[in-house]
Amino acid sequence: MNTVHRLRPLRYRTIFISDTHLGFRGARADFLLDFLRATDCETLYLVGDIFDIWEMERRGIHWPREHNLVVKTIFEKAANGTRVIYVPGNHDEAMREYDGTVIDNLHVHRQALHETADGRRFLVLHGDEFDAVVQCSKLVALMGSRIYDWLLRANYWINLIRRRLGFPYWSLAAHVKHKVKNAVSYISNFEEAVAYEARRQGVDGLVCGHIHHAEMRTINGVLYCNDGDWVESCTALVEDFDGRLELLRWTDAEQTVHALEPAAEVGEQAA
Ligand SMILES: [Mn+2]
Repeated sequence: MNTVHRLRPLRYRTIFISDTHLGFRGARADFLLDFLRATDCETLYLVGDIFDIWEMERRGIHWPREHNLVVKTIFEKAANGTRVIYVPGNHDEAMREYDGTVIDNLHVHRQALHETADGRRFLVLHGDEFDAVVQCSKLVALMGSRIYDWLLRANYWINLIRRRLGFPYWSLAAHVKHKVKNAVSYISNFEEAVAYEARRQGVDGLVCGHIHHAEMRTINGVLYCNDGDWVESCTALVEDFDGRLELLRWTDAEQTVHALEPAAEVGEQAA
């Protein structure tokens, strides 16, 4: 790995990463470790699927040195003053039992609310809570918000029952990959479901992960941000000290801007 030794880390107000899938053979812990070492922030959000507990349950423990170093680096950041907010996903669902736990600078939350430097409010959640909504997107389109509400609540129970019956969690991310033909509509259905929820909660935007598809765009007046993943795309969402958001791609030990925040829509005012 060709780590670039920088004189000073790149400083951000906030960094959001998700879907690092530590414990899974496909995780790009090398690029992630380089990214974490090269950057510094006041608040670090871990937006779910940080650990791949399922994969380890299925295939046994896979815990190479680099995966361990990622965890160590995150703890070191917390010890040095970075506030770390961990929002578990579906692959590290067991951690959801620690909702509300605070250990020094480490907070575990089922979902979080982030306020940017320019005062905008963003809901932060992993995104698997929308799987049932997306899977039944035709029904949602047909029957509207009542079925949407019902599916949002049912998602938890559907998967609890599936697990009891020995079925794996129904994963949208995996589903998207296997249905390449329909991937585009699945991704856009997911993005719309998430944006709908953000709008309903009266926030300015939302940060999520889960579908391994980094994106930042305005949907119906709310800013949808997906911080991507560290299995394929190696992307992170960062906020600078003025509250400006940017998506970074971090491979080959160099960052490139993946997407800039879209300009505010004319006539759209922050709620
Ligand atoms: Mn997920």
